[in-house]
Amino acid sequence: MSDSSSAPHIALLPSSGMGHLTPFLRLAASLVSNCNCHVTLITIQPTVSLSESQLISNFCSSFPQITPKQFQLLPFDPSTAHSQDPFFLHMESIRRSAHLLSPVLSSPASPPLNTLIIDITLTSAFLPVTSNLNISSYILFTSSAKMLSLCVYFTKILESSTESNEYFEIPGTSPLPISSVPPVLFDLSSLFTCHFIENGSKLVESNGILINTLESLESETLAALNDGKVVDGLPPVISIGPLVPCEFEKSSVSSPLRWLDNEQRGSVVYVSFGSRTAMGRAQIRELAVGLVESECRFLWVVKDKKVDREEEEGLEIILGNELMQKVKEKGLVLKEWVDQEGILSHSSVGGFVSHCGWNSVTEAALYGVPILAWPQHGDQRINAGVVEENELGLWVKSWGWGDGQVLVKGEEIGKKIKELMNDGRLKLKAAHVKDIAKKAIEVDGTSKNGFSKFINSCNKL
Ligand code: UDP
Ligand code: G50
Repeated sequence: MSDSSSAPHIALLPSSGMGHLTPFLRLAASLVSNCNCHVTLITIQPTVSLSESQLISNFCSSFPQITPKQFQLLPFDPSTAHSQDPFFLHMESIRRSAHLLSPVLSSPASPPLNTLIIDITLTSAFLPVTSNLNISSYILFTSSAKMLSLCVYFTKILESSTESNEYFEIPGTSPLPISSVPPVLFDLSSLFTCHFIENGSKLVESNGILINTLESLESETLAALNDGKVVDGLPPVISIGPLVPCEFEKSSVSSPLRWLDNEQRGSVVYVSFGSRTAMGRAQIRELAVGLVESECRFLWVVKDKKVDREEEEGLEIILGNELMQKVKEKGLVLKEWVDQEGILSHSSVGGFVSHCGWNSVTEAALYGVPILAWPQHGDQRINAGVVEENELGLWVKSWGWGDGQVLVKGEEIGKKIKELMNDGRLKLKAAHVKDIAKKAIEVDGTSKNGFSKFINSCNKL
């Protein structure tokens, strides 16, 4: 794409959690392998989870041409951040160490550092670093364009008195049900919300926003953002998605692919709620009942602990002996980190019960797997809206957030899974999205063109 004499030197600064680290590493891999760029990866020490440190280590061994630079965080007193969420606390600790990045970035480099790509959650803390060092700054937005619209428009919503009680109206997107807005955003005193507002309003000071979305899933939203209809003066929003899963993600992870090899084409439903969502035990029990009642084969990744996986207590204790036996007869249950790309791209998998973390949505799109959306927290209901609008899946809105307020009964879960797995129209739609996603990453596709646009603009700065 670019010969190495004109290729820019780009540094990347990911945030906490696999949902942020993974797209950053996929982006780094693409910049090196497809665009010939010089890449520096800022590796934050320590990480929250073992999965993150293992992924960084695998990545660095796979890409010796990438320069890793350690960024050691300051000691941090969690009681000053008013949160229990380990990923949020870590993000806060990165933000509070922002001034320490200048010395890390200013050591001489050949070619000299040109651009820093900053995770959206760190935007307002790190933009001053790039402006002091006189390098350009791009933001990587790791969620949907619909979520980006909310992020940049949020202050206007707060200022407006004309909003209805049921919807936020944001130019370029369908009315956003208030029930889909991340609940934390209604608490204006929370640190997350303060940063959300600050990050959103500082985006205009960056040189551009890279977004891991598939252009055609969100074309109107992206057009409105780029036409200045959402806010004035927003820099280019460049869709580079779907970022493609890589080989380095596969090493040292459990692979149930051999089990899938023995199942019938399109017959297995894959159930996973991502890397940081722990489901309550009562809901886990109902889900087990639902999976058994669905009469489908299933591959279920159970997680009842936020960070990494719980080892001490077996699923048997949660489900009881009888239900556990039924589960074992019908499917495969895993508690460890799995090769999600390998699973979604396997021909035996015909449906995905997903929390709609944005990476999972883009991966389901890339492999054409219909989703039963069961958003749990944060931006996931907004992402589920994108899934529903594009007919990439079903979403039962009455299942609520994963906050334990609604206990979805097994019988209902079973019925919906059956519906997902037997919906021929949905299969065709998902296959169509897959075709579009594959085109996006080919020559002259929207993702490839997004990368070219970004590299060209780096070279002009
Ligand atoms: N993932 C995986 N194996 C697992 C759990 C998650 O490979 O056992 C990957 C998944 O493919 C995705 C990322 O981790 O790329 C999770 O990001 P997502 O945005 O879907 O959800 P989050 O974990 O941030 O809630
Ligand atoms: C968690 C959450 C709310 C929320 C998100 C969460 C997002 C949205 C992207 O992960 O990921 C985003 C995060 C932070 C920010 C701007 C945008 O400052 O509880 O929205």
